[in-house]
Amino acid sequence: MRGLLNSAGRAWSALDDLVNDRPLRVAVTGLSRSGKTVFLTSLIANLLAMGAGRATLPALQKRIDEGGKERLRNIRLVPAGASTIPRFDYAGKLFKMAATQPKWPARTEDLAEIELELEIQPASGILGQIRALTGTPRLRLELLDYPGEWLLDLPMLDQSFSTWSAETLARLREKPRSDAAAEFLEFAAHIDASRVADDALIQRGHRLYKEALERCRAEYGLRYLQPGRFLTMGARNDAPFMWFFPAETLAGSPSPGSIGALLTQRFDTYNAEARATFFDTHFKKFDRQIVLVDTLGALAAGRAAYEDTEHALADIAACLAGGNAILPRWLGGTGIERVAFVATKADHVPELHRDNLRALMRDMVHLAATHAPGDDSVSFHAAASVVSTTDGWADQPDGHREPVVWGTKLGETQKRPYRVGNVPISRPPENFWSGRYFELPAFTPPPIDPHGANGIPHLGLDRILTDLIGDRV
Ligand SMILES: Nc1nc2c(ncn2[C@@H]2O[C@H](COP(=O)(O)OP(=O)(O)O)[C@@H](O)[C@H]2O)c(=O)[nH]1
Ligand SMILES: [Mg+2]
Repeated sequence: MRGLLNSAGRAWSALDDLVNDRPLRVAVTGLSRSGKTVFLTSLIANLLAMGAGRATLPALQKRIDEGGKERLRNIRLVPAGASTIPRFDYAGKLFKMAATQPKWPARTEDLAEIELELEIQPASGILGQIRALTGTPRLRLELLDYPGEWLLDLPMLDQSFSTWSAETLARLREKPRSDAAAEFLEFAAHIDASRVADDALIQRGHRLYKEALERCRAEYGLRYLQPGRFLTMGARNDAPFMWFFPAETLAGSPSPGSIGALLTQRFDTYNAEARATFFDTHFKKFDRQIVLVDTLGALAAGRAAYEDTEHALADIAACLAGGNAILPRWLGGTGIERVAFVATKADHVPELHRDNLRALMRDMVHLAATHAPGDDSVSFHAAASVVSTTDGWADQPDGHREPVVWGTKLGETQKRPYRVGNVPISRPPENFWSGRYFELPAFTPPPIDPHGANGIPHLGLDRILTDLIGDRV
């Protein structure tokens, strides 16, 4: 019964979108370096190549063909209109990866958008006939890229400055955060928030707090860091409302003109800004969501980093797919119908380990309690946006052979075998952590055609698309 109602509801919303010619909004998120920019670039290149007749996304092609052969007519980029959202620079990023000395695209930390149009002949069946009647055999895909760090602000937006400060300071005093934040904690211990506000002092506190967050991330691989925009500034870097930090305040409202009053005001403005510029305006309108997870990176960074990333991801997943109970009431829920969770950079491990990688990522997001297997609103994948290695074998010192991947490290010229280690299928036991933490090697991308005519070699992007938007093609 539920299935019946669901598909009726789905048909209705699909019909509504057709009549109103509304694009399907597919958002891509993930913590920084999880692979969002590379993922979107490869996805677009492979969709455009499929539109030109290349077999770049076989699973999606198969899904389209189920409604009749040769239905896919064309896929094109929709020219930028007068959107207020920065455009995702697809051509620029492709060009960088396709250069004779290939580079990965530069770091980006803001919302970006790009739109594709898929021209698909109507299938037989009721929806297809409606499509034929309305004369719109088109599916517009609006693709958006935004930092996952922003979602970590959601719990904070409901808190008062003093509650948030108390929680944040308590967390900062735990190891290993306390090492990264030593200078800030020393500063915070001497701050009397009831004193008259001194802007130079507050700016110093802000700078020390931001440095502490950056060190937590860069040196310890920690990820549960608030506020998210302190690490992903976007364009609003220099506005004074950003200049705050967590501080012990006395109970009750701080006296006007005090340090406590100014910090509270800035904190409240930050929250209002986050709502107005992202949650109320964009986040609420997403139809489908892709969440990228650098599971291997978290594993390599050691136990504290892994567990902190897990904490951050479980929170993000709960906001996106855990039902509305977890979301602040002012948001009024999300419109997200399907979510795909993706362990990225799966080309860092040989094929034999990729199922484990998917299972580990699934374990990390803690959705087992709310989502039964078979629920098609949530899917889990291990994928590589740009396959930069080949599978192979390498002899071990003890004589036996191990599956490895062969790749060229960025900046080197020689291919070498790499073995990241075993990938567990759930949170590793205590004795897994050897204490030897390392960074995953950055490999040189493979030769790519700068016009993207043949797409980009990937692993699993087609299955992600099929699970996420297969009901709409
Ligand atoms: N080998 C490999 N490396 C990848 C892949 N995707 C991303 N990377 C690496 O991860 C880095 C971060 O990716 P990026 O898309 O910039 O992450 P973002 O911060 O989430 O946008 C890149 O510079 C690459 O070195 C992939 O599919 N394979
Ligand atoms: Mg990026």
